[in-house]
Amino acid sequence: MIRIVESFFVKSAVEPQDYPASAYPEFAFAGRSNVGKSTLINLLTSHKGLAKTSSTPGKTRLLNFFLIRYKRENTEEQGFMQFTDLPGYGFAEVSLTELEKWRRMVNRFFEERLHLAGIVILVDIRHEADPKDIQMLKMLRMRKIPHCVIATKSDKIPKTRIKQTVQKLAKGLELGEAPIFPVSALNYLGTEHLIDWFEQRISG
Ligand SMILES: Nc1nc2c(ncn2[C@@H]2O[C@H](COP(=O)(O)OP(=O)(O)OP(=O)(O)O)[C@@H](O)[C@H]2O)c(=O)[nH]1
Ligand SMILES: [Mg+2]
Repeated sequence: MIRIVESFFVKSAVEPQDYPASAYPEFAFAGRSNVGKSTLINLLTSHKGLAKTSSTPGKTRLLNFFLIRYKRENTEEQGFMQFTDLPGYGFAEVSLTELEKWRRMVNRFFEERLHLAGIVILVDIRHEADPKDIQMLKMLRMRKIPHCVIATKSDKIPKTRIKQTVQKLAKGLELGEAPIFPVSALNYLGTEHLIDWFEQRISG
């Protein structure tokens, strides 16, 4: 088991020439606006305010790069990974020009970062599988980019319904082999599976 011990904001960027080097295994977080990407990064790093969050969709407009230091439990071994917070999609009030800017920014990220350790796609546990997420997941399969799905805001539905809702989402999203885990940032629940997944991807 690895444990995140320190995290730093590196920089924001739009153009590839401004990206920091991909020096360590890099995980990117993607999903609709307001689904909880930045909140999840803060939860994983136990660092409130590391990634800026807001109840208004469209808070993250740039690519935000973070450097993460972790330790392997019961050993002195440590290492680094990178997190990248991607701007959210599907924000209804965004203009066409903004949408085009977003598309270009995210496509270029995937074209530049051909060796991503993984992508975390976030979906809201209360919503049906969304065509935008399905499309994103298709792209990831096509590009053979390892990915998992986090069903966020699991505190918003009764505990007894979490398992079946996640199973239904997995079907709707046509996930196949890719794992899906429920998380609640409000209750600090569910991140251990994601950390395990990171560890497998780093080691494997
Ligand atoms: N109840 C609950 N609220 C959450 C959870 N995760 C995030 N939120 C709330 O959802 C809102 C959006 O969270 P953000 O982390 O800013 O969302 P984002 O995906 O980064 O949004 P953009 O940057 O706009 O793409 C905030 O008000 C969070 O407090 C959760 O697990 N439970
Ligand atoms: Mg954000």
